[in-house]
Amino acid sequence: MKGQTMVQLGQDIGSLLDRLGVERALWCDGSMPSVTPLTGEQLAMVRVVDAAAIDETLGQASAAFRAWRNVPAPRRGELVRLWGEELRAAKDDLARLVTIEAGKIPSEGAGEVQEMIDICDFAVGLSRQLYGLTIATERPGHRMMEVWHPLGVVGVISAFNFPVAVWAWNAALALVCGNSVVWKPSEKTPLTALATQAIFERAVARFGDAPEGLAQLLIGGREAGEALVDDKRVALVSATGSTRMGRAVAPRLAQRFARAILELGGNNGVIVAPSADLDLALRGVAFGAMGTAGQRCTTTRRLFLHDSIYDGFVAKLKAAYASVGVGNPLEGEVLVGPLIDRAAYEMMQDALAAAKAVGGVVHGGERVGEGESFYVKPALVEMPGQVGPVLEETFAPILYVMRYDDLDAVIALHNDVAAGLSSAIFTTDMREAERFLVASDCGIANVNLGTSGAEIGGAFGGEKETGGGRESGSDSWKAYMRRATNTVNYSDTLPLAQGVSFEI
Ligand code: UN1
Repeated sequence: MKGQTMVQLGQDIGSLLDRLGVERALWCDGSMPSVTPLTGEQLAMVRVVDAAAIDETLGQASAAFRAWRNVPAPRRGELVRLWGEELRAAKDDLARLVTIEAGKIPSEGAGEVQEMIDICDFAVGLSRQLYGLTIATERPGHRMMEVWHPLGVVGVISAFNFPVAVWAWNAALALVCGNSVVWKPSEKTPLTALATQAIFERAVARFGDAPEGLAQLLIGGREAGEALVDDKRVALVSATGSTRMGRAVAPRLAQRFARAILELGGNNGVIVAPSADLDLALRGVAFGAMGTAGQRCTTTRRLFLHDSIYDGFVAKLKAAYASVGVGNPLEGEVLVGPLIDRAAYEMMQDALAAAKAVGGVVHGGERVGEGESFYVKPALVEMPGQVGPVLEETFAPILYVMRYDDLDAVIALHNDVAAGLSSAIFTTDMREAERFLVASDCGIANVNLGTSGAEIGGAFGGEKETGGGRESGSDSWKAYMRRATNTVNYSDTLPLAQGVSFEI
């Protein structure tokens, strides 16, 4: 493949990877292709790990953990601070690579790298705030406390749609918490992973004395992910992907009592109430449903419109859908880039056919262009009810629209799907807003903003078949540490708890 792996995409991918610091040997003559969804062209052949390399990586990660856990947390934060600086310097190049390899429009590519920078800043602050507790004890002359200790090797399995940010959410927290990290990225996005690793290595070089193998990359297929899931040396696996993947991973982790953070499917709903600011709602729904070509776990997939605003709002939505630019984001101003591959396109068409079969009226959804890239017009589907494909996540820009007339009933319907990631209501009625926030069964519930585009400061994740994990902000860091309750007796007697008497 050597020599043929370079393509011109407005800019030579080779020089982009050179600037990002990725060694040519890693991507020129390996066995895993990197294909750009923008044109379907092959960009590179990336080297993959074999079983021996996976074993060595995990061995090194264990040793790195044993050294790193003894480094004071604020000093660990210094590494993450340097990493954030390196990311700032590389932001434009990495964002462009995200556009090329994952197909995101440039502002979303840049936004993804910004999420990495933001979580680094968050983690640096956190490195001085890994607080425990002092707890009142029932025994005289005793002190009880709760302290947090580093956990071990953290395995990260990430998906193609956030090829760099999801790793950063996990790695930034895991590192300040005193852990080492091993990352298995999506097979669809190995180049962004290599570039991200190279950026991290620059921070390590500037830091000076980090243990070797503190954060490592496993480029490979299913077996690399399975190694993270099954290897006793990995204390926690944070996995982002489909519910199907989660169903395979969760029991295997449970089998060996390892920890899991699961970020699985979403089937996110928005309710637009009669009092809503409709212009705001339109923009929120449009970004949520069409942004990232419908390939976010937080994408808006179900829209519940009150009877009184249904016709007018659907007309506006149709106009917005018709006006949105679809195409190669490197060739012009578009808001919707490609689907990741042919399989995604086929799943979208299957879902649209299934929707029609149960009475759905489909607007849009047609393919734009041909060849090995898969661009589609986002689809708006008016549904007679929450049936058929509406109940499932299809990772494509399909928005199912339904009517409602009663808030309690629509909230019940909203909750009546398997996933529980993100949700929103557009209303100016305070009572409605508060009722929705209490009743939504999702990990994220918003008022007057859409379902996608969460900030890193909040805990990110969802309930039910979304997997229950939380990453990123708030106290998600606790999942990356182990908790110990310590009781110290500084008296010269031994009173037993619960008043138990045991005289010998
Ligand atoms: C994902 O799609 O896996 O809230 C993550 C959002 C982004 C993260 C999405 N901050 O849409």
